[in-house]
Amino acid sequence: MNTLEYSFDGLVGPTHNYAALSQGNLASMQHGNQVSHPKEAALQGLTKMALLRRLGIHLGVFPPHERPSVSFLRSLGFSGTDEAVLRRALKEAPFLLACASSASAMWTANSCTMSPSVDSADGKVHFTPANLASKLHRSIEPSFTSEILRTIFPRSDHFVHHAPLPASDSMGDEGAANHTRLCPGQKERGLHLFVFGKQQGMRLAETPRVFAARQSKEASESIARLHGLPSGQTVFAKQSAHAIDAGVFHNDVVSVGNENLFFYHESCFENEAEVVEEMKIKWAALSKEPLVFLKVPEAEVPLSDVIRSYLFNSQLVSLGHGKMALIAPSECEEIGSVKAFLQSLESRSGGRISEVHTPRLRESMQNGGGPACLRLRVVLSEAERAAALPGVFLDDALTRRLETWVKTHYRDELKPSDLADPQLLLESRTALDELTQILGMGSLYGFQKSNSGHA
Ligand code: SUG
Repeated sequence: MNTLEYSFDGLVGPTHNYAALSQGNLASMQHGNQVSHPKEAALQGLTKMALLRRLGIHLGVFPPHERPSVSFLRSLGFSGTDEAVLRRALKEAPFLLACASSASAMWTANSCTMSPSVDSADGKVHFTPANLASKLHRSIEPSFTSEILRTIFPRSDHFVHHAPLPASDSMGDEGAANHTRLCPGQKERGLHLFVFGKQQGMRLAETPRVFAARQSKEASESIARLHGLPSGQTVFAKQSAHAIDAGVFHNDVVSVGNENLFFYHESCFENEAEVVEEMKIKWAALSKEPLVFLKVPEAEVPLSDVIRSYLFNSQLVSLGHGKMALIAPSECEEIGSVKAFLQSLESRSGGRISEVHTPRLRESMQNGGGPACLRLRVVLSEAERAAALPGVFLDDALTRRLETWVKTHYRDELKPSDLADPQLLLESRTALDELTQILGMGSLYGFQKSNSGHA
């Protein structure tokens, strides 16, 4: 039985915009109110997907969520026709309109945490949608994410879908962005590294001062429990408060792992030596091969350059024969220390990382989302793949159809005041309606299910 990793990329939604909604995410804070380019953003995403396919990586796609979410605005007291709801929200509460309109579900690394069947106690694939409780615009995502996951992975003999954790600060969960699975091979048992930034009773010295941590230890532990992951295969590590304050709002901004290689920045953990030791000990029970730690010191690439370039928000993918490729954002070419580091990467990795690709993802990057944010890693056996919805897996024909779909429906530009344009709502619904047909997903969106027109 062939077990493969699939990269589920988020399609950028038609309302992609810059609203400075994410405190602690420097790119989001810096680009607020700038004009966005939804068509370019979605095409950049598709180009990245095509690159990965050329490298032999298997891909699937997640559809965007419906935005603006008129139902979210209605739940906050705006009433009348959809047009009246949007107009009043723009006038009285532009922040709420921006939250209702964010295309943030494109960053599918935050959609959920997934555990492969080889690791879970009941031998099934487990999913827990992230509650994204720390940011209002993202807290709207979990219920629809849950619907997407249940639609794509429908059969209960293979897939277990948990409810999102309680939406409380103490249970803040940001999904796979704070989780790395290392493994000797995809069909073998893996080591799950969960990284959290806060926990009950945390000492003051370990608490970030400038920005709030998003992921809690209690949340990470709950997911491991729900998914039936053995304690011998889990490590819970504390993210460094210093890094959070510098703008590392998710751990995938400072680390990425694949197979037996963990690539990370010096500033990743609060207690690095202890974390590395625990990982090594637990790994030794899973594999005779060593777990390789490729650490980048501050002296070579300062944390500020890491955050500006998103060096670690790269996809590290297997090419076969023990080789890997790093898919890093094109910003890495523009920053001297990072560029120099990447030039030495092949030798520094003992020949393992033999290729570096730097696709342009500027539209997503300006909101703090690099290549790794845009994908969820899902490990599936052949039988599990056969039990999944076929229409979402990417091939040449689907890639072409999605390109045409984007070019037909997406706007070239969007500014904050456009979010209340009733025409934008109509365009988005028309696009999403067609997308469900392209992907064979049936009636997925609220506006497709209700006759009232109130999504
Ligand atoms: O949650 N940005 C997202 C970026 C998510 C990146 N994901 C990972 N690192 N895996 C966030 O901060 C910005 C939206 C705005 O400001 O308009 C935003 O939501």
